[in-house]
Amino acid sequence: MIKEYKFKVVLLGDQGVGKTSIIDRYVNNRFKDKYQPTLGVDFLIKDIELNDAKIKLIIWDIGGEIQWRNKLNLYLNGADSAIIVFDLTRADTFKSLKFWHEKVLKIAGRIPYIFVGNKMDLEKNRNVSLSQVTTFIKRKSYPLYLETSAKSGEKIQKLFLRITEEMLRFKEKKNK
Ligand code: G3D
Ligand code: MG
Repeated sequence: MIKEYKFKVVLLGDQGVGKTSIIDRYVNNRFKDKYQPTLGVDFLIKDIELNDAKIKLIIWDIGGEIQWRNKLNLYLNGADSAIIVFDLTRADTFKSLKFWHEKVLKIAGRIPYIFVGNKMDLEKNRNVSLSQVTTFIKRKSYPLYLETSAKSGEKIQKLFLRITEEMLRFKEKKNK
């Protein structure tokens, strides 16, 4: 029997890390060099099939404006997973992971999440080392980490596959 699921996935992270670009690459398979900053909240839908299940991913994108930080409750409410993104070329966005991760735990609870270092194509401008990332995520209960490029598309499919597998596993565990 085919099972059907509807999952809410939220992307978090500082402005400019590539949240909108990652979603655009995944859902529309394209990349723009110029993105309008996201205003407020937006979402896109992607239907996939995995392990005999039909899954509707509702992927939420958020604007970076500070005032939206006050609306994080609404954004994170009912989320089935979180993708927490930083920019490999900007160390300040890596430092913010702690802030975003705490918000997820506080508002959405113990849902699956993954940390993502985006813009891996800009290798020459890299400012966050793998060992810094490893040290940070080792202290977490859910140490999933991937490096992606929305520009080249590298690891974008893998990212959503990975988090979807985690959500399925999490759901099945809860239903037992
Ligand atoms: P946000 O939604 O997190 O705020 P955006 O970030 O998706 O709007 O991306 C911010 C800028 O980073 C955009 O450029 C976008 O083209 C660029 N970008 C996103 N992902 C990548 C990537 O993987 N590699 C590279 N090289 N650039 C990326 P602009 O020029 O509009 O600021
Ligand atoms: Mg955006």
